[in-house]
Amino acid sequence: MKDEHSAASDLTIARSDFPQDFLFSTATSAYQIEGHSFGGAGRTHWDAFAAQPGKVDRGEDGAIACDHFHRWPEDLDLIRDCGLDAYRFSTSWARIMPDGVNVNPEGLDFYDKLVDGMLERGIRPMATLYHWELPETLSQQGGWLTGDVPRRFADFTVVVANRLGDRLYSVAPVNEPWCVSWLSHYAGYHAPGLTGVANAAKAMHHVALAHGLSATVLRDKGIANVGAASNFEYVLPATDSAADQKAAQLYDGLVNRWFAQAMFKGSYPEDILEGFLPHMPKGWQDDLSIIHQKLDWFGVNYYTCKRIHATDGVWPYGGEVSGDLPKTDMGWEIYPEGLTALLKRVASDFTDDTPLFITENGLANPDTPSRPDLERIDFYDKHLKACLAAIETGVPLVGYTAWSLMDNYEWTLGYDKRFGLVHVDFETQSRTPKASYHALARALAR
Ligand code: IFM
Repeated sequence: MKDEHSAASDLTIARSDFPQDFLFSTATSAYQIEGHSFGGAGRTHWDAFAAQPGKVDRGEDGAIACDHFHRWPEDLDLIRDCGLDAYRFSTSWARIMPDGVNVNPEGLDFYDKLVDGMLERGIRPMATLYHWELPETLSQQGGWLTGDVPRRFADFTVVVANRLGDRLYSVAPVNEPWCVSWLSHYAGYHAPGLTGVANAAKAMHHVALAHGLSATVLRDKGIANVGAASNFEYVLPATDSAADQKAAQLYDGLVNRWFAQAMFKGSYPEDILEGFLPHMPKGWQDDLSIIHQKLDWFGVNYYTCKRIHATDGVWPYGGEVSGDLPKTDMGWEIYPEGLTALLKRVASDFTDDTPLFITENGLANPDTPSRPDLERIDFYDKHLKACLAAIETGVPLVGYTAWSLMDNYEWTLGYDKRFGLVHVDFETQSRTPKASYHALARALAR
C-alpha cells in the first residue's frame, strides 16, 4: 500500500517498546459498519430511534453504513496489512436473532465466515456480543428496563458460543455498559432515548445482570478468555467547591465505579445506591453473585476527561463544563495523563492482577483522504506513551485497541464524526488508509 506521508508523520513509539506478548488491535462494531439492511437482520432500537425526528443528526441510520457485510474481506486485509494482531468486532443480536429469539442462519453464517477470515489472515478474533443494537421487538417489550432482556441475552450468548466459541480469541458480553444504560435511559442521548433516574437505575442493574448471565454461559461452555469492556473517564470537579466535588464523585460512581465494582467485588457503590434504591428492580441484591463472575481480562475504553459542576435540582446534581485542553471533533478534551491514572486506579481498586486491555481509544477528526491526519498520530502517540507509563508502574496491561479501523456510524452524530484509521467515502464505499494507518503500520513493524 502506498504511503505518501512517511516523512511528515510518525509515531515515536515502536512495538519493541512494549512487553513481548503485548497485543495491538483495532475495533469496530456491527451496527456501525455492517449495513443492517443486508442479510436478513431484524430491526433494532437504533433503527427506531434514528427514525424519530431530531434524535440523530440528519436522521442517519446504519442501513448501509460501511457495507462491511459485503466488503469484509477487503476490511480484514486492511487489518492484516497494518500488522495488527487482533480485531475487536461485535456480533449483532438482531442480525443473528432478528426478533431477539429466533435464529437467522444467514446472520450466524456471516460471523462464521468473518471469524474464519480473521484466522486465515493471522488475526485474533476478539468478540463483543452486544454493542448496542437491541432487537426492536425486545425494546418494544420494555428492553433493558425488564429482567427478561438479560435472560434473552444469555440465550443469545448460547447461540453465539455454540457456533463461534471454538475459534474466538476472547469474548466480552457487553460493550460500555454505562452507555447502554445511563446514556440511553437517563440522558436519552442514545437509543431508546429514555430519561430519568427511575429508568436508569433499572437499566444499570439489568445490563450488569446481562453481563453476569452471559459470562456464566461462556464459562459453562468452556469458552476461553472471557472479559468485559467498560467506559472510563477521568473525572475532575469543575472547581474546589464542596458541591462540585460531590457532583464529580457521583459522576465518577456512575461511569467508573458502578459496573467495575459489581463485576469485581460483587457490590454496588453506596453513594450511587443512595440515588438508585427507590427505583431498583425487586430482588436486585440476589443478582450480585451472578454479576460477580471471574474474568480473565478487563477492558478499559478511554477517550477523555470530564469536568463536573453541581447543578440544583435532582440527584445526581451534576453537569459537564468544558475545559481548556485541546479538543477532538467530538468536543472531548485530549488528556492522555488520565489514561495512565485510570489504569493504575482500575488495577488497584478493582482488578488486582487481572490483565487489563485498552479495548477502545481514539479520536474523531474532520479527515479527508488527501490531508494527513497528524492529529490522530499525535493522539495515538500520546496515549500509547500513557500506556507505557502505566506498565512501568506495574499495571498488568496486555493490549491496546485503536478505535476505529474505519470511519463509521457515530450513533447520534451520524456519519459526520470520523474515528477511522481508514477513511471511508460513504457515497462510493471506497476505503483510503489515512496517514495514521501508515504510521501505526510502521510502528508495529519496528
Ligand atoms: O463509536 C463509539 C463506540 O461505538 C463505543 N465507544 C465510543 C466510540 C466513540 O464515541
